[in-house]
Amino acid sequence: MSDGHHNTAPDPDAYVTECKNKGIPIFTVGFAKTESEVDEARLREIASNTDGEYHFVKDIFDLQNTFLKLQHKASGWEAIATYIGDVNQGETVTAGSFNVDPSVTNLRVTLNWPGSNLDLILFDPNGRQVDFNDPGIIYSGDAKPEFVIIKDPQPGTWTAKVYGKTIGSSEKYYVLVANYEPPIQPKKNQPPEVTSLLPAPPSPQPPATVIRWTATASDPDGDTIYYRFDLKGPSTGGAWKMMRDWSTSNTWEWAPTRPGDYDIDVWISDNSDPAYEGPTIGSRCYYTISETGQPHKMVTLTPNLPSPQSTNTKISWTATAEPSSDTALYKFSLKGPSTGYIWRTMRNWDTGKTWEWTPTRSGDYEIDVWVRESGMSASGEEGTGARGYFTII
Ligand SMILES: [Ca+2]
Ligand SMILES: [Ca+2]
Repeated sequence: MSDGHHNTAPDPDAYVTECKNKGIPIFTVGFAKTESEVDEARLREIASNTDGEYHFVKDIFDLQNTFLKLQHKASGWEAIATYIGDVNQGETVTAGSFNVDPSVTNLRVTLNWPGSNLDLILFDPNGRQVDFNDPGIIYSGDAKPEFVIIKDPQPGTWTAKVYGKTIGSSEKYYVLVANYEPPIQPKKNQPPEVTSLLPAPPSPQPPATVIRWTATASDPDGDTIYYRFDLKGPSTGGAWKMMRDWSTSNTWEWAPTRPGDYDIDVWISDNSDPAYEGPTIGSRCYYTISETGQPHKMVTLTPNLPSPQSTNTKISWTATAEPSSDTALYKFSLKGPSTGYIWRTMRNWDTGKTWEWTPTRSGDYEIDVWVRESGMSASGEEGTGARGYFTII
């Protein structure tokens, strides 16, 4: 409330800018005997700059009523009718009738006056006088401003009346009718979240293994999720490189050729716009491509026939290595009557995991298999082995 003339520090413009930036509306009231005494241009500008309102008032009653209206507006009430008139002592006058929509959840009727005491009287669409003591009705009491709030009011035409209760002769009244509907909050977008980023098979693996990365993510709003995969490691010169552009597919197949340690990032977004610069959420995983392949932890060696067997029977020895590998090499050795009881290589390093043996001499034999990854040195009995025993009769 002001005459609008800026004649003392501080300068209001900085505060207006701050309010505007913070979304705080400023309601300005010019208070004087006539409009010409007020710098209305400035007060209007302040109001319009901050999405507020300007009002001019010229007396105390007018000022009170304007403040009532602004207080309603600032707390979310929307004025649907105002009535101004005069009432005499002991007289009941109709201020006005107004329509209440079915959508209205809260109705508020306020009566204000300058002097001693008036009473508000309200009639519902059935023509019944509202008892302000009814449960579910909020009533201010007798003093001014006198108001009543009715929850879920009956739709239809209501009537507000004013009774001159304790006044000298004639008294001014002001009736403000307002309704309130909770504002519908615009739905705020919730960002998606990465649940996991997992490779199959697990690290480490030798080069040329196809590694399938699967990201799982969820979006609280149920939005479509977009995924992007980035890689950093020996094959990218140690710099981050996008390997799979944004797509709704949550998997990426990677066939690394260079050994070393890699970082893999998945990025997710719930926005399909490629220019979207909003928050994207990532998850990181590490993976090692081994130099020579993964050593085999366990090897088993199994014949296709049980011991003993007679001479000249074809016996197949099969090695299985754990973890299994397509790049493993196998070597089979034998010791027994046919080798003079010294170890002799029967099948040199080769990818075949089965060796076929047709013994010609009876006796007890030992059979060894060795497994190593290709690329590993072939000197010595490197790798992992298993031994089998067999009797020929
Ligand atoms: Ca009263
Ligand atoms: Ca979302």
